[in-house]
Amino acid sequence: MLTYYSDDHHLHHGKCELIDGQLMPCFEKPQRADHVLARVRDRQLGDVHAPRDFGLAPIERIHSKPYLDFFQGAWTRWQAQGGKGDLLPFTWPARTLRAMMPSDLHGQLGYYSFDGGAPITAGTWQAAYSAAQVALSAQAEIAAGARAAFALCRPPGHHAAADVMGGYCYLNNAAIAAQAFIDQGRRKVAILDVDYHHGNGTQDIFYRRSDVLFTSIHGDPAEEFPFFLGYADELGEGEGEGCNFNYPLAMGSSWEAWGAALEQACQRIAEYGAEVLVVSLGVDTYMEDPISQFKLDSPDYLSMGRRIAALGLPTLFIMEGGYAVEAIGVNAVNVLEGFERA
Ligand code: SP5
Ligand code: ZN
Repeated sequence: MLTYYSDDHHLHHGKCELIDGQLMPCFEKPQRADHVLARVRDRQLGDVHAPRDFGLAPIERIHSKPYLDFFQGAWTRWQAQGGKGDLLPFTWPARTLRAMMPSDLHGQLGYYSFDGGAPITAGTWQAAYSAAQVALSAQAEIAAGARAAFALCRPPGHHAAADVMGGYCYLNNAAIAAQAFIDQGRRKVAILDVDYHHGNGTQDIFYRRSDVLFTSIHGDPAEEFPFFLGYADELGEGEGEGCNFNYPLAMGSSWEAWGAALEQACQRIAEYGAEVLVVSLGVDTYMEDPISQFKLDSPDYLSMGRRIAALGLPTLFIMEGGYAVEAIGVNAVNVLEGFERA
């Protein structure tokens, strides 16, 4: 299968994230995508193409204009006021406060974010914009008839909602691609989110819609980030009722439990009658991942790819998380090879 990739991801390299009470060096770093690209080449998965530029219009189908304007302009504003270091939020409009739009840059940053894990640096907008174009280019490949394509996106996207960033995510690459399928006339798109963390942004974007099914297998949010979404009783609302399925799993889960959840998610996708599948491909389920608590091993990713292939759907793979830097390439490409060999 073809891989789409842009070097622009190097423009985004945050210094620190706020995690477990400490400012730690960002786990979400450029070497992640470099390792995946190297593995794609080593294994001769297929050609690697630079993305086309589809402009802002398909991104604006998912993200609000004020959010995009804020994100695009934030770094320049920060520099104009003599800001030092990355932009990181430190105050959020939690329950007892008002969701006002302050005029201050950090006030607005709090308004448009949900955690202190997504720093904005000089090149973050360009990197995120290009990642969305990577997703759209791979989407176009499927739309033109390919069985599968791989969007090697960085930064990832599944935690980003219509006007909220967080969890290393700014623009929701998977949602932007799913919406492009709908806008081109597909009626039923399924998303399978296999990242270790719940894809809260993607779920929220499609929660009230029946044209995009969202399924996600992830660490139980009662015990794991993002904590405030991703529970099994979230089934969709209004038109979207019955089009959202979460499979939260206990800390320490290995392939036995994970594969059983995948089986259930795949059955939902088949029942739904999806025409096309978008996979939010995070490999932070790996046993050596530094911030995650599942126990998948490298060969399990081959099994994952095979089971996904058995759905028999045109499939767009979009890179999300995975922080065991050396192993990300092997594990992500194992999913793609398992899929292709099935
Ligand atoms: C795209 C993606 O995978 N985003 C993940 C963001 C996770 N951020 C918070 C993780 C908190 C982990 N706490 C356990 C750390 C063990 N030292
Ligand atoms: Zn993750």
